[in-house]
Amino acid sequence: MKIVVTGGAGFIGSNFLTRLVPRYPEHSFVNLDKLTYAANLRSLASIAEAPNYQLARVDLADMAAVDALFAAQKPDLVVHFAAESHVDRSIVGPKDFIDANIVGTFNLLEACRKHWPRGQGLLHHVSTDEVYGSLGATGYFTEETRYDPSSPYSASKAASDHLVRAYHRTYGLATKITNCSNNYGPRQFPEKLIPLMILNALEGKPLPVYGAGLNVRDWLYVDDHCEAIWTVVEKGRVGETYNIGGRSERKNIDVVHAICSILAQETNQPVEKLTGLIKYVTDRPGHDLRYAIDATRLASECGWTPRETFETGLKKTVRWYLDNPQWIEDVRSGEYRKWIDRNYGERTGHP
Ligand code: NAD
Ligand code: TDX
Repeated sequence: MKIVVTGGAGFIGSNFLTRLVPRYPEHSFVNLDKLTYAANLRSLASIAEAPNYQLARVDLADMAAVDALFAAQKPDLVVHFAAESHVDRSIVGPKDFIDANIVGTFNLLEACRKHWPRGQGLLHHVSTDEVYGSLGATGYFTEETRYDPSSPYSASKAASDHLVRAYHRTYGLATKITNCSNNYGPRQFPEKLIPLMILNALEGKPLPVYGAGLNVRDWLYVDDHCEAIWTVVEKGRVGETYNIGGRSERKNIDVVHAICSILAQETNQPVEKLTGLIKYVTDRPGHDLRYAIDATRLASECGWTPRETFETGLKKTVRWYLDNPQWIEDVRSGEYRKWIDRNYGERTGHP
């Protein structure tokens, strides 16, 4: 089988490829990636020379380039990770999110429609629980929860989900969608909460907590997400949507304390030295209060449940960042420094 993985040089895509390429030598994998700031080829070092893997630098917003790749590669399956993925960046500059997430997904769907006659091919669309908006103190997102996105990022992902469903209903394209909660683990770009806190704490820099730190996220270790996606590819129903979650709800401030406590142990320093770096800063506009996922459909239809607990996953994650200073060096480009200055420089202390 020929499998095109879009966004395979990013956080989740690279974890997906480095697991699946060695496991399935009988399949060939093409990584379609624009290689934006969020991509890191060092994340793919273990498979770069594998005979069943190749990289194609393509921007999904370029319809002719996507079409040419389909004509040349003739994929049987597309797993679509590629997206602009950071909520704060979408607030500062939404246009990139419209181009990559909406236009990019549209171009991909058009290529599938053109190159896959009815009955051929499968598009697996990787999406997020953020399309459902925010929960109050109780309750869970199910696959029937009404879409109610808050940020330009989640609105662009919601639009892409709607397009994928429309292509299934209108043109009979074989599609599956998964909506997953917050991922963490190795190879995550340090603009996201967990790696940002790990790296800042290691350097003795402030740990910027938005608002009062009481927003709740459901955390899932990235390997569990990758296995869930593959399970849905293999066992999920065509045209269906599956929620994926970790049943690991945590307040942000508790996540930051947990990181400080693991780092203190691993680096032999008093935990107070690290927790003393916590700084409450201006909240994110439109900040969703709480996400929590009901993944019953995935468990009952496909038999998937997460393997990692938040505690074991977080320890592994901290260890990975301690063991991979070269990877960190690679992502700390001038562009990254500019982002950190812009996003956190403009935030004042939380009232
Ligand atoms: P990421 O930002 O780490 O990586 C995104 C990848 O997509 C990068 O390699 C980038 O170069 C590529 N890309 C961006 N625009 C592109 C374009 N126009 N054409 C081709 N490639 C392009 O993202 P991630 O955290 O790995 O997320 C992957 C997917 O999973 C996204 O669709 C995201 O919405 C979804 N998701 C992420 C999370 C999470 O917690 N990170 C949770 C649920 C769902
Ligand atoms: O410096 C920070 N301080 C802080 O308090 C950052 C970067 C974040 N936060 C808070 C905001 C959120 O409540 O931590 C929480 C997690 O923030 P992010 O890591 O930016 O993730 P989130 O906004 O929840 O979105 C993530 O999960 C769903 C991914 O970035 C999305 O791609 C995915 O769809």
